[in-house]
Amino acid sequence: MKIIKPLFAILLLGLPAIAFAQGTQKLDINRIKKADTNHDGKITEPEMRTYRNTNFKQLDRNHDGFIDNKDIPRFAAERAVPAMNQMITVNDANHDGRLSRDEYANGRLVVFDLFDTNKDKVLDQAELKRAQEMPQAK
Ligand SMILES: [Ca+2]
Ligand SMILES: [Ca+2]
Ligand SMILES: [Ca+2]
Repeated sequence: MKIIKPLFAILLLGLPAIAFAQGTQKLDINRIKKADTNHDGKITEPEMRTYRNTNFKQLDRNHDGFIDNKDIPRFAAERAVPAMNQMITVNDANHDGRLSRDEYANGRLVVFDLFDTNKDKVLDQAELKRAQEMPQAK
C-alpha cells in the first residue's frame, strides 16, 4: 500500500485534521513522545493504542461517536479529506465508511510498523529519530 508521506503524522498520531490543514503535518517528535505514557523513551504498541483511544475525542469533532469526513472543517477539506479517507480505508473493519473508537484504537498501526524497522513492536529512540528525519513528500 502506498502511503503519501505527509500523511504519516495524521495516520500515526491521529492528529486533528485542523492541524494537518495548517501545514503542521511534519512529524513532531514531541507529539510522538506524548504516547510514551511510562516515559521510558520508547513507545510500545499498547502505548500507541492507548494514545489513539484518548485521541479519538479530538478527531471526532462533531461528537457523533465516529470519525469520518464530516469531522473535517470545510476550509480544511482539500488537504485533510485524502488523509482521512486513507485512515478510514486502513482501519474500517466493518466497512461502513467511518471509524468507531474500537476500529480506530485497535486498527492497523501502519506507520508504527513502518517506523519499527527491527520489528520488535517498540519504537525506540533510534527509530523515532529516523522517523522524524524521514523526508516529506513534495
Ligand atoms: Ca464524528
Ligand atoms: Ca467502521
Ligand atoms: Ca523497534
